Amino acid sequence: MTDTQIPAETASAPVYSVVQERRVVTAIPGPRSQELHARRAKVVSAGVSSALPVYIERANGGILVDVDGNQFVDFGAGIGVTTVGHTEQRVVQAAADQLQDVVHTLFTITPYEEYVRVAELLAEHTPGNWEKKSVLVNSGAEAVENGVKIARKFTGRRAVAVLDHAYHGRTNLTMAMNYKAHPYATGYGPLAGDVYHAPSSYPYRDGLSGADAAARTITYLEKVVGASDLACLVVEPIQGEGGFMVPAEGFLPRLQAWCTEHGVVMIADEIQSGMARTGRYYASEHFGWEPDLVLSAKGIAGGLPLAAVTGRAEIMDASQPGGLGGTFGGNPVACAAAIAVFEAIEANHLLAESERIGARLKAGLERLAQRYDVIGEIRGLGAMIAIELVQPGTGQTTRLPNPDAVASLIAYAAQHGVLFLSAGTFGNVLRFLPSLAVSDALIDDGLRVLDDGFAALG
Ligand code: PLZ
Repeated sequence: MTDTQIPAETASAPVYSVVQERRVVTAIPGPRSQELHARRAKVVSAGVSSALPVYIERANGGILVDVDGNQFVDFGAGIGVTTVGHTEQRVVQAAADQLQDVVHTLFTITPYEEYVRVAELLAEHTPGNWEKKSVLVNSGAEAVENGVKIARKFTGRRAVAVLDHAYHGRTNLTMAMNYKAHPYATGYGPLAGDVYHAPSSYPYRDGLSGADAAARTITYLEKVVGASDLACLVVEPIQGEGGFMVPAEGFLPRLQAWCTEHGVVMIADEIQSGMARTGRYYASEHFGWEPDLVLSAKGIAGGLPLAAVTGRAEIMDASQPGGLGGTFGGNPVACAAAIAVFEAIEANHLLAESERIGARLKAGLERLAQRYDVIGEIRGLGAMIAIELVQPGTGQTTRLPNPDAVASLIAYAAQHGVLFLSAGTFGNVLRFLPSLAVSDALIDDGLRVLDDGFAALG
């Protein structure tokens, strides 16, 4: 190769408008963020909180730039939304072009091609080799709501089952489907009825094999609900807000087999785990699980609001014409962005990038775990990694959660220009959900800050 030839990888490498580095130039939050925060306090509901009240002016790749000029390495990606990278060129261009052409018609009045193309891409990339159809909506919770509606219509049954430690949203039905009442449901009742919470698989804490955990779940469903009344079982293949629990091997396929045998629709809530997050298009693939319905949201449109229910054609078609829809569902701009996201996943080799990020994070975290005994477990797949922190010396059986350590680490990192998110039923999980544009250098930099944060815990 001569000097003038550019290797293929370099030629397609993304160009960043923001230098991909951490930069702290003021106290955190800085003066302009503090001003904005004071304005916000007067007009934004106190019910809407912010984990880190720095106000963001620009974002690109794996970096957030605040109004004071501080640059944060972003290990949250808006809770797994900007998976392809902040302001990914292809996505921004597709959305901008679409804005010039048509912004809204309402698909249920006069349809357009972009909606159809997104449904084609979802049919192609969701697990399962059968005829699939989709409905597009606006948010993850709305996808969950529609998945349940569709399953109830298809089965003619009433009950909905979820697993312990689940998170499914903030609407009336989905509040009832969450494991944690607080802060999501406290004082907002009455909640929707006919929702049952069955035991999950949480290997670090229950020590059960997939077969044993599934047997326990099935016993619960058979005894407490009864298969003949059960419309659907909704499961996150890797639980997100609950703390990135990777179920024991065989757990998910066993539940699917039981659902199939009893005519129960099994729904994968892939809202946090899907769209290339774990190194596959959908995390279900890691477990050999082919769900009846798959829910997509978050990462699907690079930051624009879009969500989907995709699944077996016969289930999706059980709804009467006019039964599904919504004013903004499948908005043309969001759909154009989603098409670009699917293209970016291929063009930027993001399934492989997700594996790269996961391997580097895990290796770095394993080194930290050798030195800091608060790290109880490192788990996750691809770029969906977490550490569960425990009280040191509380032993294998108790493993007392250590939410204070998580809060301290997050606060320390924020002061040093790194954004980490917490998770976990007990608030003791630190999760890593970076955009797949994050470089090895940024990962290492984030891990260095985390190391210093652990040292500062004392
Ligand atoms: N299902 C698995 O992770 C959203 C919530 C952020 P919406 N999780 C982040 C917040 O503070 O509200 C989520 C999820 C899983 C459903 C949802 C709900 O998706 O797009 O937030 O409605």
